[in-house]
Amino acid sequence: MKFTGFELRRVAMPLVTPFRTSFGVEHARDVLLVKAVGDQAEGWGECVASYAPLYSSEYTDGAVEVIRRYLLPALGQLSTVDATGAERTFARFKGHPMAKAAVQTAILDAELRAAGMPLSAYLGATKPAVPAGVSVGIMDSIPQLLDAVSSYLDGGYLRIKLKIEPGWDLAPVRAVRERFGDAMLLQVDANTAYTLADARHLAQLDAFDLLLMEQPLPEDDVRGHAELARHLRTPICLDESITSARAAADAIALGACAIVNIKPGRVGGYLEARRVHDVCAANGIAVWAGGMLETGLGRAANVALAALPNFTLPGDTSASDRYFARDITRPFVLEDGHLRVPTGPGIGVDPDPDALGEVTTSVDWLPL
Ligand code: NPQ
Ligand code: MG
Repeated sequence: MKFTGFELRRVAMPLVTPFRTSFGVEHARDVLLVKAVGDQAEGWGECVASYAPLYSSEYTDGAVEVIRRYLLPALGQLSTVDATGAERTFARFKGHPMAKAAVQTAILDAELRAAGMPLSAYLGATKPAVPAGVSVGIMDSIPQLLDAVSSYLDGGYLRIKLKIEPGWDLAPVRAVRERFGDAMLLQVDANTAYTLADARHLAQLDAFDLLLMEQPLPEDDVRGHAELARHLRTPICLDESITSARAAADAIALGACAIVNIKPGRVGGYLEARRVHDVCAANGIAVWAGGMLETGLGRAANVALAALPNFTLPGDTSASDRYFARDITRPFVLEDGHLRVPTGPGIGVDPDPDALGEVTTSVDWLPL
């Protein structure tokens, strides 16, 4: 397709409740949306970078900069643009996977809309709906946590993930198990907050039959995770460390993870996300879909990905109202604990013009 240009739109989405992790508190999502305008169709990509480089080195203003200064001018050199060509073109620029993913996804969405094909079908999805889990932030008190978990379970979530950090790990997990029982699917996410010296401490979580422990150690400490795995019964799942399909293959070969969290933004887009899925499937490693507090646009694409066959655990693909009072698309809702996979062409959802206008803080048009 020929693209006339790209719109970079910043939106400010207030969160229904502050979301605290081991790396910081989020009160609102400052989201960058990319709209690819082609001669046959338009497409959307959501950049999952946060306002500050706390989850990874990327941040929203940095993503805008690398897109306008390097990624789009490189696309401008091509005679015709598609997602595969964009991926190849972006490869010579180091890093910035979230910025690359946003542009690539906008292009892919436009291409698939022009072809009349849903993203789920393009990726090889096999399920009409995906089981939904929810990520529960660090709270000020255990009673507050129990109230939050209780309302998510009432809402129908099939799996609970507790964010943990040193000082907020054994007690919250024990309290949730005592209150809600052994049958519920429960896992934890440390977002790199521990070191190998905490191995004995973390091994105490083995008593609570967790599905998995996500990213206890720093992103670049893959060997440390392999060592830690030898001290734990709880399976280790990697998130931040898995930056590509090759990184996934390496981590698996080292014995650093039994499970992998897949986030397209973290690995540079949906094409690489599918490769991570395939590498894990070939090695008998289960995967699940991560989440980055996406709006309906990013959520739609994640739900399509989560419908692939090796996504055998519930994802962080929650309903829209987990994060936002008003989403910018038709809201994703839980149906029997599941989110329905969109069936329309491309990502299968569109922004509501009024809702989008209300949260937009700036719009920039960049001709190609
Ligand atoms: C994780 N997500 O799995 C991430 C962490 C995370 C749902 O737990 C702004 C941007 C805020 C990215 C908060 C969930 C964020 C963010 C948390 C990512 O590790
Ligand atoms: Mg995580």
